[in-house]
Amino acid sequence: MVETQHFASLLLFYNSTGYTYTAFGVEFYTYHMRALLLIDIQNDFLPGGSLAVPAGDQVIPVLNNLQPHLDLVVATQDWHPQNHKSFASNHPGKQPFEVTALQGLEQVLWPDHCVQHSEGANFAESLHMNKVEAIFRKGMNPEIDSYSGFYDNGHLKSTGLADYLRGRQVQQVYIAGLAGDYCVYFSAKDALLEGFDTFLIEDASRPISQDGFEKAKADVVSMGGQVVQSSSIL
Ligand code: VGL
Ligand code: ZN
Repeated sequence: MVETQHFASLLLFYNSTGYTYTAFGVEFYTYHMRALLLIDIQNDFLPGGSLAVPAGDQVIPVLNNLQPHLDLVVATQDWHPQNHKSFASNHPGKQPFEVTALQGLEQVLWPDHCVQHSEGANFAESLHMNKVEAIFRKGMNPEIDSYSGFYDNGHLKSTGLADYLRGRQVQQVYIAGLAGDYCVYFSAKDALLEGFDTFLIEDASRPISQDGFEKAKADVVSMGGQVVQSSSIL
C-alpha cells in the first residue's frame, strides 16, 4: 500500500488530472487524459475574413498559452467545396444570414467561407500548431452543414473524432475557438452525447452573436457540461 501511494504521488507530480481512490482495500490510480479541441481557428473567422467573428483573433494567445497544459491537442478545420449549400451564393436571390432549410434542418446561409485550399481556410498564422496531433476536417459534403467537429448537423456521418479521442484514453474534452455560438457549441453538445466530460472554455472562444452564445452556454450546462475560464486549466 505504501508503495502504491508512492507510485501515485510520482504520477501526480507529472500530471494533476490523475487521482487515487481506494476500493476493496486496494488503492488505485486513475489517470484521465485531457484533450483540447481547437475549433476552426481559420483566417475567414478572424478580423478581415469573409465570416469574421468579432474579436476572433483574441482567442489565439489564450489558446497558445493553454496548449502545453493539456495531454492532447486536436484542431478542426471547416473545409467547404465552393458549391456548398450553406453558402448564400449557391441560392440565387438569397442573402447571407438569411435562414432557410437544408436537409430538413434550419440553415443560416453564410457568406462563402473556408473554401478548400483558399487562404481563408488556412489556420491562423499565429496559432501554434506544433502540439496539434490531428486535424479533423468537416463541411465537405455540399448538401449538409457541419458545425460540430464530431458529426454533420444531421448526425448522418461521424468524423471519427470521438473514437480517436477514446483511442487516446481521453475522458475530459476542453473545447474552444470560433465561433462560440456555432461550431464550439455544436462540438460541445456532441462531446456530451459521446460521454466525455465536457468543458467549454469561455474566454478562449468568441461568438458571432453574444445573445446566441448566452443560450449556447446555458444549453451546454443543462446537458451536463461546464463553462470554464482558461485560468482554471493553467
Ligand atoms: C462556423 C458558420 C459556418 C463556425 C462554420 O466555425 O462556427 N460557423 N461555418
Ligand atoms: Zn462553415
